[in-house]
Amino acid sequence: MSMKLYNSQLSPYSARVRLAIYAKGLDVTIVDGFSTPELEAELCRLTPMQKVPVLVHGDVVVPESEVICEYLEDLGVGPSLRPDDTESRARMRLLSRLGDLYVMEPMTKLFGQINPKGRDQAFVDARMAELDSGMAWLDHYLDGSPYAVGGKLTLADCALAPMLFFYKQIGPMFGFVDPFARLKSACDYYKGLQQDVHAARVIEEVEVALKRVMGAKG
Ligand SMILES: N[C@@H](CCC(=O)N[C@@H](CS)C(=O)NCC(=O)O)C(=O)O
Repeated sequence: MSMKLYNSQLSPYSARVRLAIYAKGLDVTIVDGFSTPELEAELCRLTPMQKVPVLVHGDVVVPESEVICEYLEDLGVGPSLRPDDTESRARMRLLSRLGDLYVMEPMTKLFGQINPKGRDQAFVDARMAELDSGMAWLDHYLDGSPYAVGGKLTLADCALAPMLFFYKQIGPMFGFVDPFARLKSACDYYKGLQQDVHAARVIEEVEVALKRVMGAKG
């Protein structure tokens, strides 16, 4: 049965799913969900959230990046991106969840404040403080190895690779020169993870998409 992913190259959530797809070697048709009015209308019909990513597999429509990744795992296709033991699986899910709740949430809000013109500094300071906490919590649960859990690529890495890419970019945009300075484990982890061919591919894709958008704005 064919699979289609409604994607956006710049979306960290879409990048998470693409990383799982690449690592599993799946044949998925990937379309930019916001590239044409027709695709936007399709996306609108598929899910009331109208957000990417959305996976369509035959009659099954799966929104939400984490749910899509788990769905692909449950299909049992390609190499498994879940560790074998229960404790490591809990650790994998913890890292993804910490990232979603405490890193992505404030970071997404900060993206709306990139332009210094009209920036709400009190809002930025509050989100930055939340982001600092979220990253410190992630750092606590990482040990600096190139993969987050169990010495191989897992769904935690799929979530964290694009997230940490954006974290590295957003600090300097708000005057923090070295956002990883106090985060040794997260810093070592992110460096090591980029040696993984699939993670490196997705990080490069997001980087290209970000440059394109920033170039278009500048
Ligand atoms: N919790 C969702 C978040 C998805 C999300 O926020 N997607 C953004 C792109 S990064 C989007 O499609 N935004 C369009 C909109 O909100 O109109 C997930 O994990 O998939």
